[in-house]
Amino acid sequence: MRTQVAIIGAGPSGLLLGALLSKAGIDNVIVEQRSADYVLGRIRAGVLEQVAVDLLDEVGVGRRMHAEGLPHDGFDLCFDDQRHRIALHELTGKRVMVYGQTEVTRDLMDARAASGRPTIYEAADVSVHDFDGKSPRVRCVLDGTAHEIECDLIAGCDGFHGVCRASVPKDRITLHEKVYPFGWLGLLADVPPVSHELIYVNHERGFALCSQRSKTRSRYYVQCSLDDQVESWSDDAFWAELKRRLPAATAAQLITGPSLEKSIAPLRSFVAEPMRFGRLFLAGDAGHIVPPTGAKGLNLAATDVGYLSQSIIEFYRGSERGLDSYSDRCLRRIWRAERFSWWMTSLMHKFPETGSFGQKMQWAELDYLVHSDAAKTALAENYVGLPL
Ligand code: RFL
Ligand code: PHB
Repeated sequence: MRTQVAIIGAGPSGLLLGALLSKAGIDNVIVEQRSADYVLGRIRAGVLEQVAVDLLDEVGVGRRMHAEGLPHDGFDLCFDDQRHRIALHELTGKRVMVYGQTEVTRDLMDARAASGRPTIYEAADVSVHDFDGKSPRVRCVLDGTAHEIECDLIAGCDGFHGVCRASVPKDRITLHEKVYPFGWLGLLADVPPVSHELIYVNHERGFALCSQRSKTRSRYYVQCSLDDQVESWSDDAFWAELKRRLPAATAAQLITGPSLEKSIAPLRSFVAEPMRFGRLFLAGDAGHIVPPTGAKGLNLAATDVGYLSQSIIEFYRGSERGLDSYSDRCLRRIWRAERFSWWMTSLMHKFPETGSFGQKMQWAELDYLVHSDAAKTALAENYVGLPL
């Protein structure tokens, strides 16, 4: 098989890149190791910045997002049992869209199926070859038979555990990593959200987040230990822990119900530099991870593939300048989002080692933040997304 661009991974990065290239008339094949249902079953992001909304509109998949997504003008920061609103729209003129990653992925998958462009699901032993030359190749095994795809360029959109970054010789890549000493236990349930906006909670028992997917579906998180097993958290134990971390008046309004999904995610900051290796390009979680506190992961993935699709379009018009600067342009934005996500994670979580001094510092910073328009504006402009 031959194509112009082989895209590894059918998560949001790979599907959106495929849609942007297809719109420009560039031939592409997506190779995914899992089934479509498996990809849709992963419950992840919930908050989209305007840049991500614009890219989804650009490829014509925004209809359901605008009909069912919830534009949010603010969120609450909660500490010392008090809620303080961060008025995103008032402070920045911008808002965010609450629309789940599952729905974004479903919309992109449906559009891809309708376009007739090939997506190979359940591909085993995916590997990438010869990306230093002009004819890179992707190999994989389908139903026991080996296949090879010849292409001009490979897009590594295969997430943190993917094969693309792992295929780069160690002396050509620098990895920066910080692993946090806790995780997030998330629960999804068909119950109305406790508040119409998100609530980020700093509590002495640990962080909590009240999020949502719709007016009838809620997503909640509590900070947990990395040793915790999801099986040992009953729904009742989760709801009881969440209530303990909310102010009494909010806890009294919480409607609980059976979980549709429960999972534990470790928290990590990670950047691979550079993001280009000959004709192999990393995008999204394949190149970087942020802790979810700032809601930046999916949004960074969207801006990476926005830059990458532009560069690939220029390449087929005869200029490699976009591809040459791809890595630097992405990394500038990525490091700023890394800084914000690390800062918000440090501010909102209980760190085992910090003791009472560390906790007092967090509260002093939160107290300053919610009483200073300058500090609130800095938080708000990062949360809604810095300009491209
Ligand atoms: P994905 O989604 O991991 O998709 C990669 C795809 O590649 C496939 N793959 C392979 N395919 C072929 N061959 C191989 N060898 C392969 N290895 C892997 C995988 O099966 C998969 O289908 O990466 P992508 O597309 O870059 O998308 C990134 C986002 O998924 C991620 O950044 C966000 O979910 C992060 N995130 C959030 N981001 C936001 O912008 N806003 C949020 O509110 C937000 N909340 C979150 C989050 C992530 C979370 N978790 C679970 C870490 C909340 C949580 C709890
Ligand atoms: C979510 O709804 O899953 C979500 C929302 C905001 C975050 C992280 C996750 O910061």
